[in-house]
Amino acid sequence: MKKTVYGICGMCTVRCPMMSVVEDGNLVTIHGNPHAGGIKGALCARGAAGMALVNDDERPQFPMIRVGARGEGKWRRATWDEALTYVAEKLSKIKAEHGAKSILLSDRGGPFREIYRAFLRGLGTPNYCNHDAACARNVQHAALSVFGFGRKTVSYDLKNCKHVVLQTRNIFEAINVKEVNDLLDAKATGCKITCIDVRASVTAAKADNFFLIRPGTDYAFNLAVIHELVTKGLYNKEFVEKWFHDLEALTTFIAPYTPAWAEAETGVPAASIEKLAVQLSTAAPSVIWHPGWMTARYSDSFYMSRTAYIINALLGAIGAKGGLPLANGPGDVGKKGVKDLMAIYPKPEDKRVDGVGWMEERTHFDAGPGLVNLAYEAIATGKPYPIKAYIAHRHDPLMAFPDTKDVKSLWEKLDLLVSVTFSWSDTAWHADVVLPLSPYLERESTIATKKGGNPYFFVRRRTVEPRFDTKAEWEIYCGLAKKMGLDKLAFDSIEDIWKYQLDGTGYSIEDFDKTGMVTLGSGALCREPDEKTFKTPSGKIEMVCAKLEKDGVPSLAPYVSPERPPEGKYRITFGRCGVHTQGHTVNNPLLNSQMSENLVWINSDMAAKLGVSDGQYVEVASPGHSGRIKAFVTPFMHPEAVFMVHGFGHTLPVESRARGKGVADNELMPQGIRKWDKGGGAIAMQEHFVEIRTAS
Ligand SMILES: Nc1nc2c(c(=O)[nH]1)N[C@H]1C(S)=C(S)[C@@H](COP(=O)(O)OP(=O)(O)OC[C@H]3O[C@@H](n4cnc5c(=O)[nH]c(N)nc54)[C@H](O)[C@@H]3O)O[C@H]1N2
Ligand SMILES: Nc1nc2c(c(=O)[nH]1)N[C@H]1C(S)=C(S)[C@@H](COP(=O)(O)OP(=O)(O)OC[C@H]3O[C@@H](n4cnc5c(=O)[nH]c(N)nc54)[C@H](O)[C@@H]3O)O[C@H]1N2
Ligand code: SF4
Ligand SMILES: [Mo]
Repeated sequence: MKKTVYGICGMCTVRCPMMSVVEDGNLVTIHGNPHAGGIKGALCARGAAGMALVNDDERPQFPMIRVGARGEGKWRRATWDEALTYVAEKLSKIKAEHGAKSILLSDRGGPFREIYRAFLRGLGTPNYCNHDAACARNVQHAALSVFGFGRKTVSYDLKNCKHVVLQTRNIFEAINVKEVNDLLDAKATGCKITCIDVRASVTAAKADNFFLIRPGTDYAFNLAVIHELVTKGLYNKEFVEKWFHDLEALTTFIAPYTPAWAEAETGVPAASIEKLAVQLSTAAPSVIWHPGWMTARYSDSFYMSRTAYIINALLGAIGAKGGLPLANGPGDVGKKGVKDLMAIYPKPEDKRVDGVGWMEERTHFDAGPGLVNLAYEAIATGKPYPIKAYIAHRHDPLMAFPDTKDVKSLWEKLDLLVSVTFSWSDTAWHADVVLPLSPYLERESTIATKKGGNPYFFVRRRTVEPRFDTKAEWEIYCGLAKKMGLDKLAFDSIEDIWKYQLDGTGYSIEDFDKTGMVTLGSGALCREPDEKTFKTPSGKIEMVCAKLEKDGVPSLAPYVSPERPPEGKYRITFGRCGVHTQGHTVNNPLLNSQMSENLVWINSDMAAKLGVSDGQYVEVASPGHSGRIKAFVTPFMHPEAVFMVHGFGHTLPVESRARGKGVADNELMPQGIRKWDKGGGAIAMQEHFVEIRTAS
């Protein structure tokens, strides 16, 4: 018999609502959930490869406990009972000796965190971190510093937008299905796209304006745009008068940063910058200057994002249709949100080990997920206190942070390292215990909320039974809770968890049967900002952020020109491709067949100088690491830099398809985790130079 099962794609962080058709317990097809607005029943190539993930034998199939040295790859198979007992006993011992606060967990963020965050609270540790120092922390902190709210308080109304600026944002390859659909719809009805990139990406190919910018000079570009908007009076006067607290500070600061000045920095003609400012002003307020997503790139990326938000605000796009509307949560549409599993236990009183929120110079950072790189420092130094146990849940820091060897060295003093994952990764291979997670088609998850014009609850149901001895998150953490006496979290079934979550909302799990979701609002709502919107001291949009200033971080920072590459070297730049997610799909049989290795993009003139031709293998080298990679020679790459897709250069023997293919960009950034931004908190991964040599 055929049936439809609703789920949530788990091939990347976006988590598109999806559905599967199952016949007699076998998966037949998977699609995007047609009921979820904007998805249009589609999944991207990676989402569609979910079936290949299920069928892949080269993933952890059962719990494993290390028997050799860390990273040696010697394991013994364990039962779940044994593995969970092992972890629970270790955690209890560490807690008894060093206190609960010496336990750290990091993850990839997202809507399914409550279960293990509740577990951490139950243990009594404040040390939950996400991965975001390697991704969007600069954007988050930029939003907080300008508006007092986080980046997800606003959404991007691409569908109704008239002009979208994509700066360091390759929207058509670094995919979010709804965003791609919305922007293509908008484009069909006249929305202009401006792409600012160091190379011609697919997004550049679809853009009306493309600016090939000198790497690392985006802040200069934005300052010049602000200069134009402010000095020529091209901004939205009504909005600015009403909502800006201190425009004067910006006006004074911006004076020297003319388009002519920016031309010399960025390589983009002054006339083009001036023209862009006029185009944006004409389209305002239905404009989006994207503040970026993967912005862990430069020591001033935080200011690129800050100025992007300031430009949006100057154009009156905050809260506007076609701009950055305020995302509605359940409360905004008169509904009750799901009951928080974390509320089962009180918030631990200890201070965070990463110093976020309390330590000098770190008070302006968002204490929710902290900064995991600083927690690693604490593992190594024992200050402000030691960390002895670390659970990497849905996180592969050895690939996500620069320089594997260096990160491993920071972890040496750990007494316990656990990896919870559905694929092999460098981190899993280095762990003491691997707790294998069932892929998303084989597990169910807690109910999640999607904020937006029309907020909804959605749920992931189990589509097929696990092929191997793997488990769902809730089974793992409720199992650990049971073994550690955390009875209130020791749920026996997912139905009990759903029931807890929906308590008081007026909905039951059966309400999700028809469409996989429960829609809370009716029709897209655009709210005007009100006196409660901006969570700054003045209740308005602030150019000078007191929290930053207190920590010695200038709000309006003078521009510093990035270093030019030394003779014979190139700045390393990186990004995503359409068919892979980070490093964890490179070994997926289907996706590997689409793209099995990465290339290094080299500017044609530079390649000619080096004697490198298109398609030839070259050696890319940093101090301490080198690898063999195929050259992609193109005039559409900035001559100061080379570009690589992230996630390749796997070395593990258990990944036969990915092993030895391409080069890991993260290995070309010696001790890069130590270069982090005191303003935005993210790692500055593109502040490194590499050499290109012709391979013999
Ligand atoms: N297919 C696919 N989609 C994904 C993901 C994935 O792994 N695969 N991951 C998801 C995640 S976690 C994230 S964070 C997002 C990332 O989304 P994006 O941040 O949009 O993705 P990237 O490809 O990292 O970077 C975007 C562009 O920045 C350019 N760039 C590099 N240096 C500079 C510079 O100095 N200035 C400018 N202006 N541009 C520069 C790169 O050439 C690249 O084209 O994608 C999400 N979607
Ligand atoms: N040099 C360099 N470094 C980068 C980047 C880059 O472009 N270049 N990109 C950065 C970006 S944007 C990001 S977001 C990070 C990404 O890096 P991470 O934050 O580590 O995230 P992923 O690689 O997506 O997933 C990590 C691990 O979790 C497993 N996993 C996937 N889904 C699940 C799940 O649902 N549950 C569990 N338990 N495990 C799961 C995967 O198999 C994988 O092994 O890397 C960052 N680091
Ligand atoms: S963007 Fe693609 S991989 Fe990511 S959740 Fe959506 S369908 Fe899955
Ligand atoms: Mo990311």
